[in-house]
Order: sequence, then C-alpha cells, then structure tokens
Amino acid sequence: MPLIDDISTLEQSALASLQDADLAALEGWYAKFLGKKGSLTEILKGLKDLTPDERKEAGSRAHHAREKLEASYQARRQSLSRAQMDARLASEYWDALRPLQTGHGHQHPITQITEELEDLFTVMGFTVMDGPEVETDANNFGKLNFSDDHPARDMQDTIWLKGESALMRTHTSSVQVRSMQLLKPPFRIVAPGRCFRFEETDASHENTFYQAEGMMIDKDLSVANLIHVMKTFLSSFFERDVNVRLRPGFFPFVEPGFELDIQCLVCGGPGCPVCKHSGWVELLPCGMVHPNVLRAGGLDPNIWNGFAFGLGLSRLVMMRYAIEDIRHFLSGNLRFLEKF
Ligand code: FA5
Repeated sequence: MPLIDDISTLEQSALASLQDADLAALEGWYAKFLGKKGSLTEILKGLKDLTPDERKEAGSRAHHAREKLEASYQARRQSLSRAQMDARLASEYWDALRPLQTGHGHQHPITQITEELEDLFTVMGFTVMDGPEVETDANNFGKLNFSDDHPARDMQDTIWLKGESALMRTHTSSVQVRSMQLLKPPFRIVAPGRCFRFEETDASHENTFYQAEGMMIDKDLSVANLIHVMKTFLSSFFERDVNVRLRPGFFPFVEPGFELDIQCLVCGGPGCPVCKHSGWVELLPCGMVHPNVLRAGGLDPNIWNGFAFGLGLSRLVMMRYAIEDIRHFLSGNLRFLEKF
C-alpha cells in the first residue's frame, strides 16, 4: 500500500535527520515531521481515499510511527540537554574546598607578642583581663588618684569624646580599677590592649599604640616582688640577660613610682632613633599601688597592698624584632607585615 510505504519512508528519513539535529534544530525537526502542518499530517490526508480496512491498517501504522518518532525525539532532546549541562559544569566548575593559592595570612606581630606575653604571665599565676577602649573619666583618671585639676592629667594628651565625660583610654591602667571591682583579692592580672593619645607621631610615638597593664594585689608585697616579676618576665621574653635601670618616676596612682628602662636592643647601646640616641628605652613604668587607688577600688589599704606596671607593648615588639619605626605597625604595609 503506497501510503504505508510513505509512512515508512518518512519514519526513516525523520530518524536519520534526528541524529544530525542539535538542540537548536530540534524544534524545527518536530514541526517538520510531527507538527500540525508536518509531513505525517500531510500523508495522513490520503487516508480518506482508502477502503475502511486499508484505513485501519494505515492508521495503526501511522500511530506507531508517531509514537516511535515522539519517543526518539524525547530521547534525543534529553541526551542533548544532558551533554550541554555536562559541558557547562565542566567549564564552570569551581572547587570551594581547593586551598587558596594566594599565600597564607598570619597574625600581626603585635598579636603574636600579646599572646606570648599572656602565656608568660599566665605561667606566673596572672589572669588575663580586658577592658573597653572607650572609658569613663573616672576609670582612666579619677579613681587612679588624678584629682580634677591635677597637672598630671596633662601628661597624657587625651582624645575626648563628645560631651567630655567619655574618652579614648590613654593607658591600660583603667583596667586596674575594673579588676579591683571585679576580682576578690589576692589577685594578679595582666591586661594587654590598645591606647590612644592625641600626640605628634615620630619613630617611637604613635597616637594608637599598645600597652600591657599588670597588677598584683596581696598582703605584704614589696618593691622586691615587683622587680623580681619584671626581671623574670623580661629575661624569659628576650631569652637573654637584658640590662635594665630603675629611675624614680611619677604617676599619681603609684607610690613610690619608677621608670624601668632597658638598654636599647635595636642599637645595643650606642644610640639610634628608637632610643632617641640615649642607648636606653623607657619601657616599663611601675610602682607600688597608691592607697587612694586601693580605696577607690573598694580595698582596705590597711589589709591589701600591691604593685602595678604599664608595659609599652608596641615598644617591646620593636625591641624584639629591632623595628626602627613604630609607625610601621599600623601602616598596613604588607612588605613590612610579611616579615613576621
Ligand atoms: C602610663 O601610661 C602609665 N599608665 C604606666 C603605669 C602603669 C605606671 C602602672 C605605673 C603603674 P606612660 O605614659 O609613661 O605611663 O606610658 C607607659 C608606656 O607606654 C611608655 O613607657 C611607652 O613604652 C608606652 N607609650 C606611651 N606613649 C606612647 C606612644 N605615644 N607611642 C608608643 N608607646 C607609648
């Protein structure tokens, strides 16, 4: 029967051209062979000229041909889509777990030394304390025995915040007050942190720098205990004998007060910009806690006494690594930071 032959021919040529069709050509292929105005529909228009038996046979053949072509079309479509997706995944693949190839970051030298200092003092029984960088006048000055008109307030150029009751802490000594209020004596604390002063910068002065406060409160402590703790710390920290000298120093919150200087480890003594050509670096002001400070912290000076120190942490790091200018620390200069 010619009509059935036409259907078979159509089926074969449709299958052959399906093998060559890409995704973009698929819709065109469908319209051409199976669409409302496609070849199959066209052939089936001849059904009306057939006898009922022939019509039945040709109709069934056409039905099978349509089913086969539809199934082949779907299969081709799926395999093309999958291939397209595979190609896309291969080209856009990004491994989120692959290690970065830009090199590893590391801690800032001040952070490294802060952690080392915390370890050394923890071994000596000290607790690490923290305090806010924005402080009250009372914690930064008042309770540390600076009276309102005390000339010593001018020793530290303060950055005041709006309203003049809050300030950027000028030293970590504010943590002394907080510790006395928080902890039950006897106690030993060390409190590293950032301090701020409104001052001109040079090789050894920054407006933002680091100190580490220390305070030990007990009964019957003496200057000898203070010197012992300082020397123990400095010699473990520098892993060698460091030359130190004590000078009288004045701070309203200690009595007596001292300046502990270490011989400059950058130049070794003859003088350089870091030690202002004196051979010595002022590193560690310290002293015995003033009775007024104990009282302000709620401790009875007839029972408790103690010592305190305020280590210049930024300068300590400079000594450790022979850094000639304090301003490198906050410069964000990677060529400097990568050395540590
Ligand atoms: C104080 O800040 C006192 N609170 C220290 C203290 C604590 C004394 C406890 C007694 C008992 P001074 O202003 O000297 O003191 O600063 C202490 C250290 O901080 C200095 O020796 C120095 O190493 C460092 N320092 C001070 N100002 C700067 C600055 N602008 N830049 C870098 N380091 C600084």
